[in-house]
Amino acid sequence: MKDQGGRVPAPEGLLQQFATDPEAADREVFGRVACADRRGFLKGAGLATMSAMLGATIPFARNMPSGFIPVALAEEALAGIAGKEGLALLGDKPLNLETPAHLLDDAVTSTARHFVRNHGTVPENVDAAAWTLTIDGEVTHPLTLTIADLKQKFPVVSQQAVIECGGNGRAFFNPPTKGNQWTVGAVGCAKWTGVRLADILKAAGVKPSAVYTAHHGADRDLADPNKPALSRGIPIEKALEPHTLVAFAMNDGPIHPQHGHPLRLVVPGWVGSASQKWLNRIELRNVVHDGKGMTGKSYRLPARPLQPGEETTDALFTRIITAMPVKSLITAPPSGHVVSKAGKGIEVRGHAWAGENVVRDVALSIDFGATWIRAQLAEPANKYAWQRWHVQITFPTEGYYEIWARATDDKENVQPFAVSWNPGGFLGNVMHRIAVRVA
Ligand SMILES: Nc1nc2c(c(=O)[nH]1)N[C@H]1C(S)=C(S)[C@@H](COP(=O)(O)O)O[C@H]1N2
Ligand SMILES: [Mo]
Repeated sequence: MKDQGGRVPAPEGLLQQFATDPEAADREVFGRVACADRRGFLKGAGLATMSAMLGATIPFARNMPSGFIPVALAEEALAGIAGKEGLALLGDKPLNLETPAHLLDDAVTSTARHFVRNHGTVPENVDAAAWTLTIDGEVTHPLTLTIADLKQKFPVVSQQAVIECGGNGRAFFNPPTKGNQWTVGAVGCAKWTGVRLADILKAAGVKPSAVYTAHHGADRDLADPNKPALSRGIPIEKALEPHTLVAFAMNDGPIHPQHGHPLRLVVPGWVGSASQKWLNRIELRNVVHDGKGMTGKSYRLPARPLQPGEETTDALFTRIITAMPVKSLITAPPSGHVVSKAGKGIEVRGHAWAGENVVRDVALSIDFGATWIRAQLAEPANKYAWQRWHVQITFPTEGYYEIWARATDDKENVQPFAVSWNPGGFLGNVMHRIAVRVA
């Protein structure tokens, strides 16, 4: 995606750009290459198919080299995402990849299948041995530690942790809200290894004045490399919670470059943006942090419920998002599954999680919510891991069915039927629905 024209590429990414300014997007993808025969596979139906896949016409199709695969479709060919498998590309600038629900069937999400949510550039040529983490601000002894120091000075712990993007489910908001249109797959539960943030902070000496963290990472704003891509924080109590980790390993390997190599925060149960990637500094503050992603309407909810589409001022957005709400996911069968005949039982399974709470009940409906079938639900592998559930379901007759899943947590929070609308498209936790046809 070279910009031969010297024009600054739009930061929102190619897919969005194809939708809004297809000519400019085409210029970025194809440059101004002159090729002798560009018709090739793009004749007639081929071009229509590709346009449909891109969601836009291709005004400069005549310039496309024969057999050319648009960057927007060539996920695996995009630089920097080697080691990712089967994910849907929501945007490439910054890179955002969503996992289809049926690829999340494993108890522990593999690195290849963990969703990616980036705000800026991904740091390149990272030297893990030279990487340092600085702890400063409201501490008595500011520290700068290498990863070797972390491993040597503090107990190393492993745990599974749900990381879910605050915008997961945004695609179901009506009217639509801006941002990545995540459906259900901006969530994963990998195994993370690292040291407790609490241990590091205690070594640095937390002053009584410390009320909030400020997280800093090495990724940069796409348009201005002097600006951070994201800098959020959490209340000091959550920072001192023993499951809040500074992680240097993911699924027993080095952290993948897209997931924050070589060091990241893991703040399980909380909005994904709290889990700073490419972590190089944590500052303790005596006020709520005001970094990129903390102010205005960013990762905040309005003080009162809004009518869908209601326009309001930033001042109403007083509630900083913390824990994620109760939710469940059907990971088998995949949506669109065909059951061979009526009366034959199939196993339906998935996961459920509930932020700071524990899921107490998962129920499924095949009759649009009129009656519910209770699933067998496992305890989490550790606090903040998602919980596996499964149930046998038999369909009475042939035809079209939907399977709906609804989780309830130990505080009696239940997944809703309809989105509680907010303009950021945050915390969408409507019930997951899949389609099943009985032949
Ligand atoms: N430095 C940095 N950390 C970051 C982000 C980012 O853009 N930059 N994105 C955040 C958001 S919004 C989410 S949802 C999670 C996603 O983590 P993952 O990409 O490892 O799945 O990372 C968080 N940490
Ligand atoms: Mo996110």
